[in-house]
Amino acid sequence: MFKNNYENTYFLTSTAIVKKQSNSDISEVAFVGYSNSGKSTAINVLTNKKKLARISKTPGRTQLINYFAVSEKKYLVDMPGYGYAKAAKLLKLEWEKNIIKYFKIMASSLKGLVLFMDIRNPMKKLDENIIHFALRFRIPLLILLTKSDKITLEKRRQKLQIVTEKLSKFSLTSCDINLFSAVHKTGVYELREKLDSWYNE
Ligand SMILES: Nc1nc2c(ncn2[C@@H]2O[C@H](COP(=O)(O)OP(=O)(O)O)[C@@H](O)[C@H]2O)c(=O)[nH]1
Ligand SMILES: [Mg+2]
Repeated sequence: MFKNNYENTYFLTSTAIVKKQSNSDISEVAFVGYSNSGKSTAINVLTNKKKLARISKTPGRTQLINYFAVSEKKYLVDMPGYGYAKAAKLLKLEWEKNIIKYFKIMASSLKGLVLFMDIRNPMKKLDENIIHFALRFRIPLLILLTKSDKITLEKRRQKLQIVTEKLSKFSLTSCDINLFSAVHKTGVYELREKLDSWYNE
């Protein structure tokens, strides 16, 4: 029987500063992507809690790192969205410094990275940077092409093909690319399966 291990997820804390977990048994999975790519929505769908992660209609509002606990030692980390057009330059720099710091500090507890890309506009510059980081720090990566309900089946296939081709120029040993839709609940089961496998490694 299918069991959702994520329904007991609770909000832990928000922080602007990356801290190293004092408890080394903690496993973390981070959600990253442009502002408005659907990270918060995915957290809500994953956990079956409509308001767990605040869904912002104004892109770029989340500038803090949000920690959720799936269970006592399994954390889900919602990284601040990047590339918000209206964000001040300084804020963007701050963000870049933060994420690099995060990767360096967390490399040991970080079990996986989920990269969110709006299917209508995937593989933008900062997405590619994240892929480079994942490679450099050897962090397993899952790519979600979000809001797949917004385009036709034919277009979905095209986009999937384009992203697969672009990814082939990175020397990733394994990286799943899945369609995701919070509206159609596409890819939710697969996301849970992937998180399970990372957390239980
Ligand atoms: N149609 C559709 N809209 C979505 C989906 N996921 C997110 N959205 C919408 O996209 C906007 C941004 O989502 P949000 O989760 O706040 O993105 P975040 O900035 O990455 O956390 C919101 O208005 C959501 O309702 C999806 O799968 N389908
Ligand atoms: Mg968000």
